[in-house]
Amino acid sequence: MNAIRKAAGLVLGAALMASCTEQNVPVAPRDEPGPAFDAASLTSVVTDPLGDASLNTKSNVGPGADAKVPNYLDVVRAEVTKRGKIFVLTMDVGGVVPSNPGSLGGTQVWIWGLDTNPTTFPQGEPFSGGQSAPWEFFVDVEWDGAQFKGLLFDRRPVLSGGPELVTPVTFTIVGTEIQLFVPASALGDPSAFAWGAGTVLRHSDTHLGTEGFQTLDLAPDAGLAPWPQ
Ligand SMILES: [Ca+2]
Ligand SMILES: [Ca+2]
Repeated sequence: MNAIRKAAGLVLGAALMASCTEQNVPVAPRDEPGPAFDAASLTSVVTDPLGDASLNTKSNVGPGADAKVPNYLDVVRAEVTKRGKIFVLTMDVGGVVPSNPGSLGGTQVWIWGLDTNPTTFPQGEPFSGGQSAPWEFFVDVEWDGAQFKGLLFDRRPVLSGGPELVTPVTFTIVGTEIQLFVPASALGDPSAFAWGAGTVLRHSDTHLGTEGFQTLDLAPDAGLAPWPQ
């Protein structure tokens, strides 16, 4: 059933992406020649359906389960754009982010994963044991029940046996839009990478096994998006 819902979501997402391409790109559609300086070439955008965010746990599959995820945790659009020496990460969600989102039983996270090196798969934090993942970096805004924080997680040191490095990142939350501003140098100044965005409910800050967090929504729903697009 979930597979059917996801498949339907993909179709809807494709339709939305087509319409957004027409409406939201002021210079030229993506497949037409742009001006000499094509800012769009430094941008990557993914659209995602509203209404596909769910807690998606075995104990939460009954009618109305999806309604337990508020719209402000439902991704509708995510973007990665490089402006000068800054990467601007933008996420639009389906509802206004409250100034105090309360508690849903964990830390609420709006997150990007960046795979800047396709040949390396850092193990460990935030994943349990020897589980590896393609991500060199995570960048997120998170609400821990008391305050919002913008954080960069640099997982590259894990490859040589060190801990991941966590540093604060400038962010804004305005209505339904979340933005993070990351110096390109902090990401190793990549010329290309793959990325995905989403929302997560994290249940523990100290023991992040695979059961320690729940993915609520993903954009794209499957696979990764290339930057630049
Ligand atoms: Ca969504
Ligand atoms: Ca990698």
